[in-house]
Amino acid sequence: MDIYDVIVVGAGIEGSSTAYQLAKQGKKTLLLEQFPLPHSRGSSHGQTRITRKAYGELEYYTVMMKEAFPLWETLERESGRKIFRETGMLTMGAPGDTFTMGTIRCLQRHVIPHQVMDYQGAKQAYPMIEFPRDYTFVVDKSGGILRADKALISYQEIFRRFGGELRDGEKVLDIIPGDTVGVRTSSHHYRAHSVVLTVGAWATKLLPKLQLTLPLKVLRINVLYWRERVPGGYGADRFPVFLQENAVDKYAVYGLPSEEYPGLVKICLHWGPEVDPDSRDKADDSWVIDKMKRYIGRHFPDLEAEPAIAETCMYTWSEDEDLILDHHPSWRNIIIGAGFSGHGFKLAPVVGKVLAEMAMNKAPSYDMTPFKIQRFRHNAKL
Ligand code: PYC
Repeated sequence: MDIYDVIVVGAGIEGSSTAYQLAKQGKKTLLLEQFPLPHSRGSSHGQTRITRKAYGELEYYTVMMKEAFPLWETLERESGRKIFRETGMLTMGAPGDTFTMGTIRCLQRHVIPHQVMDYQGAKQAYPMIEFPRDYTFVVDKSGGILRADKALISYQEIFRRFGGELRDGEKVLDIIPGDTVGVRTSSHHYRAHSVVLTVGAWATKLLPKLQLTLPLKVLRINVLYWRERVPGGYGADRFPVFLQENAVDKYAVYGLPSEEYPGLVKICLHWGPEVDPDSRDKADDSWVIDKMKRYIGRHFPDLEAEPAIAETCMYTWSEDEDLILDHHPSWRNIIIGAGFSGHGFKLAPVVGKVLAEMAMNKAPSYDMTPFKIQRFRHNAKL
């Protein structure tokens, strides 16, 4: 049997970016995906995601985003596809709101172009929004839209161009640790010097088989599209991406300009009911829709307060919302990328770079302290 240098399990954006990095560096790499591609059963489908440079007080992500932007540009050049569109990324909050204030401090500290606005300034820039008069608003001018479907296909395409092997519709059943790692799938048995597990929501099912139970929750997210009352008001030329923390109770709300469906604007609650990834449609999420109808009625009067389209995806939420990027505590040649907590897409080029470094047993380019499994030692089975 041929031995791969690395097998990457899970061809979502994080796994595809990792596999691309490995193949680009000449590693014999197999990328496995349980569903036939493309599919909408995980967390990497859809046409758009938010990106931004400032990450509030979370300095380690701001530092990673500095590299993520040029790496997305590299992918644009290699694929010939336009992946990023700058729109600015708007944040707003009540007086003293920690995320808004942290974002302003971060933008200042890193000298990232931005504009802080009061109610009048925000109304002038974005007449379609309505928030309380004492709110503070800030635009991170370099934020914008990532074209998610184009990013994913580009990573997979260029991975193959560099000699990588991609097999879809092949579910991994078991990982067998050892000096070389065995991977048993629904149809084959493979071996590799190391394995990277980027299995999204299925981390909650696969990792316990490797004696690792982490504090992860799988959430079903309603991806909601709202109809413009007057068509054309929310295009990417005039409406930014936005993220409001503590927008509905303790939950955040995010939104993007009208892109995927003409006249429809994507605005979603950054939370949802906990589900099993294999039966996610069973959840009752009518409360999400009710909360979002009230939110839209209050803050976006130019949109109809009834969702025109509701799609779904999943988040794998780690207890502290930080990513998990680490070696397995018992088997160093099993590397885990998990718990992307609904904010990992924009970071994928850097995540791929560091997971590939770990799989090649090189020192990662970043301080990995915030992403280590050991931080859960008091509330996980390690
Ligand atoms: O940029 O972190 C983010 C984000 C949250 C929800 C959607 N995007």
